[in-house]
Amino acid sequence: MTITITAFERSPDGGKGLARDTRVRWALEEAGLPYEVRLVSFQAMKEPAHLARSPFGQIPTYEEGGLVLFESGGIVLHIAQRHGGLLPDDADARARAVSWMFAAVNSVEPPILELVIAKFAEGDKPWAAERRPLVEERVRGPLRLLAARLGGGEWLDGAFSAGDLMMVSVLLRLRPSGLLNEFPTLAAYVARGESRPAYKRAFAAQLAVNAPQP
Ligand code: GTB
Repeated sequence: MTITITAFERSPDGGKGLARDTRVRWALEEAGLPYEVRLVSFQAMKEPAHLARSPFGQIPTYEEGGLVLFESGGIVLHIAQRHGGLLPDDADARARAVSWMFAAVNSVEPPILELVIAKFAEGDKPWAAERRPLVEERVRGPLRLLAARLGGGEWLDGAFSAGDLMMVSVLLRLRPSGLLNEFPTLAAYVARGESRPAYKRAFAAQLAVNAPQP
């Protein structure tokens, strides 16, 4: 059955791979699944056809036959559960990998989003410069603990899993801020994720849509 995902018609990041369709593309590439992409404009995202796919009018979404999914974490989990290569066979290890997926979107991503919002939506406010160190420190808190847990390990819990895919995707969003480089082991962890052939294919596919026109 054909898999169709949605992505920005033109991502505001100009092809840096930071929009959340990249993590879905990456999971599909890791699983070896071909897919099609429906590109949507900001306006189309809020129209009934897309709201039927995505209750909050966002990308990414996922369609496969009659199944329609939204939320990047839920989509990656679905791909990982249905196809090999993204979750361990052992039931306990599988449950731990799913916990890491939730940790990525629920414990690590929120302060990172706050930092992004502080820059792009609040950067011109008179109090923005004073607030920024507070927001940055809220990002550093979980990163210190994540770095301690990762230690010298290659991945978070044994072999590469959907937990790593989500965590690396979330950490990538930090790169423009420079904060990731304060944590060399996490920066190396992200680089390991980016060096996976499946990630490279996913990145190239989104870049083909979003690269700035000459
Ligand atoms: N929790 C949802 C999920 O994980 O799927 C969040 C989905 C989401 O935030 N989607 C964004 C969206 O559709 C795109 S990814 N926004 C349009 C809207 O809400 O109207 C977020 C994003 C946007 C832009 C960049 N960038 O330019 O760097 C990076 C990430």
